[in-house]
Amino acid sequence: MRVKIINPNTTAGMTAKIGAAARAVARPGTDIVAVNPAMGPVSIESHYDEALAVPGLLQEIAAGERAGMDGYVIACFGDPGLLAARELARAPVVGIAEAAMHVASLIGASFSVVTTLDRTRGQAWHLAERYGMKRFCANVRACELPVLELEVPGSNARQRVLDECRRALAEDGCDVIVLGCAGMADLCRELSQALGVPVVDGVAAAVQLVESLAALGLRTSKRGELAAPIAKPLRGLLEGFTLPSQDPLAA
Ligand code: 2AL
Repeated sequence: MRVKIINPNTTAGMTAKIGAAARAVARPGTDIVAVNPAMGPVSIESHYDEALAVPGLLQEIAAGERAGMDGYVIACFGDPGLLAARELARAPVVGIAEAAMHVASLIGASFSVVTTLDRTRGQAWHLAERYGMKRFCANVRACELPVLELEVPGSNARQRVLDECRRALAEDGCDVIVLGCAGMADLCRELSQALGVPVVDGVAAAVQLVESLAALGLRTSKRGELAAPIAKPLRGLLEGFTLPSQDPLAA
């Protein structure tokens, strides 16, 4: 099967890292196609960034549907554009925050999210609430680390993430750590070894959930809320996003 992993920010080095993390857990027969949009912010760490990352992400979903992908992962912890992506796709679409939180809830009594900047904590809490995961979420902690700092070789990003995970275990009473950024995917194994508790990387969790859904023959429901969007004119810079007047999902 072919699974498309979309890093919704435009930093190609981060996309390569996310693709490697996805390939490391994918089933032998799975082809991982890791991409990032051509337009949009270089990192996503505000609601503004998130909103402006979504058009490019949706273009990648539309292109994926034309290419017949079997599933999609939205590889940013804010799960930007998740429901809009599901409207555009028949194949299953999974966000890394929803994947990580659900998986964490299956292996511990509570988890703490360790994320990048303090200002992104609100979105993580919002998602926990939306997904019904708030009762498992002991805390959302930030390392006060800009996303792209995770891409700088030799930076102290790893140490700062590790230190914050240790504080989470000491102070929150949690028994699982959820990594709050796709750019932390490469840290998962060593953090888990250092901490002695399960550490959940949403990229890996989402890849395996999408593979499972596809293998079960389950696709996004097109009845009701997640049906194809109603075609209508879009004006100005978004003119190119106008959907065809017939069902864009009709084969
Ligand atoms: C992220 C992420 O996963 N990718 C990105 O650009 N920003 N998440 C975050 N909490 O900062």
